[in-house]
Amino acid sequence: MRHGTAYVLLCTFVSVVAVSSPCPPGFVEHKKSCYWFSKIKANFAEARSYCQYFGSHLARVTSRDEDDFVRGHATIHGKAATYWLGATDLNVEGTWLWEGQQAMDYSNWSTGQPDNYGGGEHCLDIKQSYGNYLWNDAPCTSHAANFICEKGVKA
Ligand code: 2F8
Repeated sequence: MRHGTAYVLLCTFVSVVAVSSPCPPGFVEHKKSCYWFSKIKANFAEARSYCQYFGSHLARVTSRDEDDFVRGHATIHGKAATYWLGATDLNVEGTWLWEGQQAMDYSNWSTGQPDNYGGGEHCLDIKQSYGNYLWNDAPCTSHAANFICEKGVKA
């Protein structure tokens, strides 16, 4: 094959791969969403802002399948000690809502959680040391954690 032909084929392949990915660079695709597992730590509000900067939101884990994906990816690839997800009980203690609005119908709390430890835990994180990223409530402002952003795949 001549060099010119090979170059054209390579460019075409690269273009097709780039155009066909429904997720932004660095995001991982699963079902109808794209996820970004941060390498940096932030408090809950800062993490939420980073996700918004990427046109996404803190991840809403609403099914066993999505939970398995998130916990599996964190276990095998991300490996941070903790990740924020996008739920709080800031408005009513004990009532957990995704994005402060959507009822939490699915959950996977670690044993004994949420315990509002010390009376100041209102944000949801997943902890590696709690059964490979089972759920825990943590302090929103005084605790820095990695975080997971989510956005829907492009239509
Ligand atoms: O003993 C349970 C308790 O352990 C830690 O606090 C000492 C956790 N804190 C963080 O993960 C920041 C609590 O959330 C947990 O309830």
